[in-house]
Amino acid sequence: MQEILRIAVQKSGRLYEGSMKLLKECGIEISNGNNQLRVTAANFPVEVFFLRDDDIPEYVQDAVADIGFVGENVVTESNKQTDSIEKLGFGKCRLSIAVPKNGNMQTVSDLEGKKIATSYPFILSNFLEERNITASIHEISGSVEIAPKIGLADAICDLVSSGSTLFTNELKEIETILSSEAVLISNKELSVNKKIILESLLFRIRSVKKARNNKYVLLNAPNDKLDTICSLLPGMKSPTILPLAESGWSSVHSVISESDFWNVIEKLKAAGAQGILIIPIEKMIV
Ligand code: PRT
Ligand code: ZN
Repeated sequence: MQEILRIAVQKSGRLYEGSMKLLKECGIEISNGNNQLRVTAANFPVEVFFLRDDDIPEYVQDAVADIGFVGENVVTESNKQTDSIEKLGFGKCRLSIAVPKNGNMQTVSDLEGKKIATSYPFILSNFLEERNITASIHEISGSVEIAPKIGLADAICDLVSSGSTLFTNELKEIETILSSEAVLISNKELSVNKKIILESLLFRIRSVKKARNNKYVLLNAPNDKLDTICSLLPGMKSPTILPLAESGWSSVHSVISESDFWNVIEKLKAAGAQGILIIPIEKMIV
């Protein structure tokens, strides 16, 4: 019987959609229609387990699952023995210390002797130790942001993404302890066959990530401007140039990264490019 790679994914919550979307874009068909806990893919040798995110590092460590998609915050806090293989580009957030906006604490050193509420006692205690700060940690599992208001703590250490929860609770961030996103973690002792399946999955994941970070650009350019325009477009090798039916004009095709996008488009226009089309890329194999 062919071996199968068991992937642990959050059952419901902030990482569920990103995880399922990534598997789908990797061409892996999973139907979780009946809210099952375990589903085998139709067209790739993987089985997906749906779990609470906090349990994923331990299950991967103990080889109940072979790999997992989970937040770096959970991986670090759980302190289990797994390998972090690949960042997945979703579930981005940061673990920060926040204090009452109108209070007199301004920096981390003001936490000395104070009480801090958090769901991340392990990460927080390491951080405080590194900074030589003695503070008491009050562990709570949810609604950490209300702790200062109800007198449970002087400060909090919690995840932040947009910052609106802190804003609503009249708190301000004074320090980021950890930046986090979803990562692929792996059991440390996968069999040879499971490693082969993982390599094939990673190849697909990396192609999807590259495609998400790049756009295909098509434009028309007068031939006497081609040199300038091509110098703005690195492409995967170099831009493709095809003659247009109208003499003296060419069509230029290339790939540009999402981060350079607006900057490059403005320069292309200024250099004489016309009819610029930007097209999403589905997969990118380099
Ligand atoms: O049931 P289960 O245990 O599986 O889920 P959960 O409730 O523990 O986790 P869930 O679904 O809330 O989050 C899963 C993972 O998503 C986290 O471990 C992070 O890796 C990631 N993530 C990304 C976030 C956030 N962004 C986030 N903003 N997790 C939580 N939050 C919370 C935060 O705790 C705070 O209450 O959102 C609030 C702040 O958000 P902003 O936008 O107001 O700043
Ligand atoms: Zn959780």
